[in-house]
Amino acid sequence: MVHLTADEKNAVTGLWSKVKVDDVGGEALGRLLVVYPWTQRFFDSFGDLSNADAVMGNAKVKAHGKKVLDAFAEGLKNVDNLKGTFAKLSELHCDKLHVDPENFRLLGNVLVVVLARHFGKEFTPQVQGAFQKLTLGVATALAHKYH
Ligand code: HEG
Repeated sequence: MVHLTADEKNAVTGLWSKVKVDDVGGEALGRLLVVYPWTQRFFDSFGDLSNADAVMGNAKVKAHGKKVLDAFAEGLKNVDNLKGTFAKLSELHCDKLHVDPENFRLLGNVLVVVLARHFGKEFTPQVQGAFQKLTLGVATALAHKYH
């Protein structure tokens, strides 16, 4: 169970209000697929993923990245009940999609890198710490229903 302090909750919601979900979601999923190429196996219907430029420019990657980040944002609204919030998605990723839950942690860390890139100095160690907790909490919640 992760627990975010009141300050950490303010840090994540404050930064998130400035996040452009379309840009950041597509970039995070795209970078996951480039940096950890084995994650591409889940997306064989997405078309050309043959090199980094193709991945980063792929419209399906962008659209799916936005979808993932919109779902991730639900976690921000429910920081104290991540397991409940992601229970259905956990079942889906386990039973239907067969995604190895290690990948949730990888995506969380890639998301932190992308936020650091977008926000520069504003992404202070305190803000990073709050986000690392949140992404770990979301990853743990998404893995919770695995069997
Ligand atoms: Mg997952 C579908 C959320 C990580 C692979 N993912 C989805 C959907 C959501 C979602 C909301 C659509 C569900 C639906 O259609 O009802 N994913 C989600 C979150 C996170 C995550 C919140 C982590 C923060 N997903 C993730 C990772 C992989 C993955 C790391 C693989 C490396 N997701 C995946 C695949 C699908 C979804 C293959 C189905 C895509 C499709 O064919 O439409």
